[in-house]
Amino acid sequence: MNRHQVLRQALREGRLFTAMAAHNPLSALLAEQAGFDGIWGSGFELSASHAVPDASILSLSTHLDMMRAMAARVRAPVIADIDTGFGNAVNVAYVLPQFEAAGVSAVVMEDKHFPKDTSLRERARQELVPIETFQGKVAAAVAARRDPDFVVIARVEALIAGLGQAEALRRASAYVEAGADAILIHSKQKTPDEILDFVRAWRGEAPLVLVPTAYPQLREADIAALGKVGVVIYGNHAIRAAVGAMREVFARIRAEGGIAGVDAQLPTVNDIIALQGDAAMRELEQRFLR
Ligand code: SPV
Ligand code: MG
Repeated sequence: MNRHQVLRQALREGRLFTAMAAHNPLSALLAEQAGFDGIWGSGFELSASHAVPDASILSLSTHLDMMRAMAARVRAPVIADIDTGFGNAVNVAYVLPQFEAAGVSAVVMEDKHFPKDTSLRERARQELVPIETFQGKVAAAVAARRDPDFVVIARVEALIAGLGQAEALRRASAYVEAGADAILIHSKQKTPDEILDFVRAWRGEAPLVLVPTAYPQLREADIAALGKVGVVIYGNHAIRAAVGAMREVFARIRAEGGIAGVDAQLPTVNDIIALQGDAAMRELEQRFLR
């Protein structure tokens, strides 16, 4: 089975697929080594790693290059966050094969206006495109894929925009009708109630994808027990872990006036050399360097 089929089969069988956010090949590799089923090529993390807002600031080529680099370094399926699809349905038709060629196994495209604003911020601009417009974009993505196992996930932002469950359900069904393989339904409520209401009301036309960042009390066992969720995405835990760890170490080095105190708590230099793929390079050396 290739990695597109791994994700496709998980969705078909209804086994919960876990995807951890990453913003570069190293974080993707660490997520894979930790045992996550797949990698979430997070736009939020990618933006944060460039220290710019998650608001359609970075270019298509920046997204694409990073997804390609991540997919090249891990075996697990990479689910690329393509935000609003970089334009209208015509843009999507051109963009999708490029992500497929970059080696990712799925894309998530959201029904917001381009340029978008980030979902979890209070008082952000959350403007949605009309249902028919986004149906066209989903249909364009599905028509543009070359491998039928490549997964197209449509993301409903109606709850994020405060439009309520009826509108969220209407949009989700319309996107499945347009060909979406799965529906990512996002909520920024601090409790799982809004999402659980949606899941209960969903008739199950396609598997759901959840991102429980705002309601972390909902655990994998609870999500699996719902019976309608195919993928759980941990949306920003790589960048938050990295920021927390760097802040702590940097502050301690400043406070202590040197690096002796932090040395023992850090991964060793040899650990990093191994993560760089040193073993594979030494093998090449042995075989080919004359
Ligand atoms: C991302 O990680 O880029 C996402 C999830 O789209 S969220 O930031 O919660 O919108
Ligand atoms: Mg995103």
